[in-house]
Amino acid sequence: MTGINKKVALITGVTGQDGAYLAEFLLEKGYVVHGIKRRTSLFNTDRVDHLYQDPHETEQRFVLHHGDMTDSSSLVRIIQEVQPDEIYNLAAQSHVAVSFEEPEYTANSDALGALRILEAIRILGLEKKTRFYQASTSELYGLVQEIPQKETTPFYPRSPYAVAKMYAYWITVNYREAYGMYACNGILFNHESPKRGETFVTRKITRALARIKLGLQDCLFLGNMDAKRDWGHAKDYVEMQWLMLQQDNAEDFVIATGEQYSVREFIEIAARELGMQVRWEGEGVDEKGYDDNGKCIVAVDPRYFRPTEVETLLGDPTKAKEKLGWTPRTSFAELVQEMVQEDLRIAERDELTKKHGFSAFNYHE
Ligand code: NDP
Ligand code: GDR
Repeated sequence: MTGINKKVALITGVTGQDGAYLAEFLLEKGYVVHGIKRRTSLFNTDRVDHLYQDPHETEQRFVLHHGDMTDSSSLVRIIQEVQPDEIYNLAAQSHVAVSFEEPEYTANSDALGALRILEAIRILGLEKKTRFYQASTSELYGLVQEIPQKETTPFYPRSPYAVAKMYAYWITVNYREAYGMYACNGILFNHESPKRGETFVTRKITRALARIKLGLQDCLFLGNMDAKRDWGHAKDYVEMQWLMLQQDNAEDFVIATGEQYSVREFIEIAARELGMQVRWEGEGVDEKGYDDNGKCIVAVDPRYFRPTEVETLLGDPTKAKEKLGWTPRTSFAELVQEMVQEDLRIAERDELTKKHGFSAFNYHE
């Protein structure tokens, strides 16, 4: 393993959507990239398998370590071993609905996890060497106090996830001010891609509609279709994470597109991409979406309603535009198209698998 003259980055959450795109991006920039993965009973490295390098290679530039955000001993050990120039703290229990079911674990990994990394940097005497990026979120705005939301908009978190992320946000600011560390928050609005987890609403929609199109699934069950989000492409957003760590001074930035669509609009655009039109009937929990043949393909399941909902988010990325040169490269239409086409490809593979007598995975969440 060589790190001589090369910048060294450590990514927590490297097996997640953003971790995978960021690892690719940093490797292309010539970094040595270390990632933390947690121990699971099945492989969890699908998103980074294409980056895998045999540990026996001498010039290894992509290295995975076992660790966990809830385990300081592993974090201190890895940071000491890696001596990173940059740490990207992307690991989190990142599902808002799940945070209502696992609030304590969410606080442990998402709030205290950030503290553990910052403390490790300090205890190891790396506060002048190691720059720190915290994956903050538009969920901090929750019950919105201003439209659109920018860096100065007051926070009003609406879930255990958002409250945990609020702690992480402020502890990052505090360590910057208290110890002069280069530590910053990227307040990122929703960003999606074909690598998005299947239980987030965009991927759930593109995956289900592709399967419905091929007859592998009957209906897509959703919660609040009135919710509005500012959706961008993850690949564009990870570049901003890196740029935030390349400035003269550490600052916090909103990254967003400045455009907003509802969940219902997302469904309509994704369906159109598959040559389907959705006709809506009914209201509230009785609302249903029908295809051209009058078959019900979308229905509401109140199980997916959240105890407290974030109804609308719209970002104002002016500061990032001015200071980081931010412009989203991918339009909303292109994002939906890319996700639908990739899920159609996967559904076609599943169709083939089924035809040969193997059962196609059909888990709904
Ligand atoms: P994902 O859910 O796709 O990835 C989360 C990553 O964290 C996975 O690698 C996961 O591991 C890992 N992880 C979870 N818990 C632990 C733990 N206890 N110890 C170690 N690793 C853990 O999230 P995204 O890539 O979408 O998001 C990245 C970060 O950005 C998250 O912190 C998220 O909260 C935040 N964020 C995301 C936005 C988005 O729209 N995507 C917007 C704003 C903020 P495994 O693969 O094993 O599950
Ligand atoms: P979000 O994303 O909560 O914004 O958090 P998600 O895609 O889960 O929900 C977006 C909106 O869609 C509504 N919705 C549903 N959501 C899911 N998951 N499943 C459904 O069936 C469904 N039906 C309607 C939700 O109620 C919500 O209003 C994401 C995560 O990546 C966070 O980690 C990140 O911080 C924020 O984005 C910014």
